[in-house]
Amino acid sequence: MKLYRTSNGNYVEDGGKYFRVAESNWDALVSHENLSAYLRAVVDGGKPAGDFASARLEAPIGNQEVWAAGVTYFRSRSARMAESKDAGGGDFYDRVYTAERPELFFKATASRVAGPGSNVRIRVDAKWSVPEPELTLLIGRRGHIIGYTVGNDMSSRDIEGENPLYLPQAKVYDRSCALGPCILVSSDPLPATTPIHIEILRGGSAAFSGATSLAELKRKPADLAAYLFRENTFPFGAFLMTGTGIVPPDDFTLAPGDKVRITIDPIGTLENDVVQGSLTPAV
Ligand code: DO4
Ligand code: MG
Repeated sequence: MKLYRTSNGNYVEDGGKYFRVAESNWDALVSHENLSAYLRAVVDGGKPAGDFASARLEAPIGNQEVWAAGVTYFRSRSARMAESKDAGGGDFYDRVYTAERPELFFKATASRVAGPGSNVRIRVDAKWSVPEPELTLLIGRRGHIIGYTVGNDMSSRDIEGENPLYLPQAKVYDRSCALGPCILVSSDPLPATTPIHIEILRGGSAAFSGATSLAELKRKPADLAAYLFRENTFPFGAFLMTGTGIVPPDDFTLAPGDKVRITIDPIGTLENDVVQGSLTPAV
């Protein structure tokens, strides 16, 4: 089942049919003791809604914080080591890749998150910007994974590479994160074969495309979730981006007008346009 947050309220999709969810408060909905069972009852007891197609999709987030894991794929480790070589930071990335404790960092609050079809931003003071396509976990308030969505961890690689201590500025700014198009509600681990695909369109043609799969993810999503919930409470649950396994070549940087399309089957496709400077209303 897939859960959508829209301008018309919340919907659950099952077998190609969409059902209105009576609970309109997103935080209350995702804090439900058994979200999957609750939504199953909505599907089994309801009749399909005809108005889903007219609804505008919104980022599937309420008062959840968004956190992110880094250097969880070998490709990310190598890219990070190369970009920070001159700053002497390369060794840290190698060490965190093999360490028991993962790199986890704060990424966004809802006001900084772009929903499906809206704009993500690149910083005016960055020269090297990239999207990071990441499987993103929705973790319930008790620390268990309750669903999955597609995430884009927009990043300023020149700022990140200049000094590892600049990471928060490279990662956290208005619309530096996109989530959507829905939550795949499931507590089962996704298969290792799950593909992650990104396409960046410039002027209608592909400027970059890349692919990876969860087989390349070095850490178990449940272990990342457990680290995040150590010594931290999240009354409404939290999102955790699981890191990128796709890095465009070093001469690639995003430009305003680019379109970023990230697909993770079986969740769906998250598509956002890239802007710089102007900030139109979020989610
Ligand atoms: O350590 C920097 C962050 C890396 C990251 O965001 C990723 O690997 O996805
Ligand atoms: Mg990332």
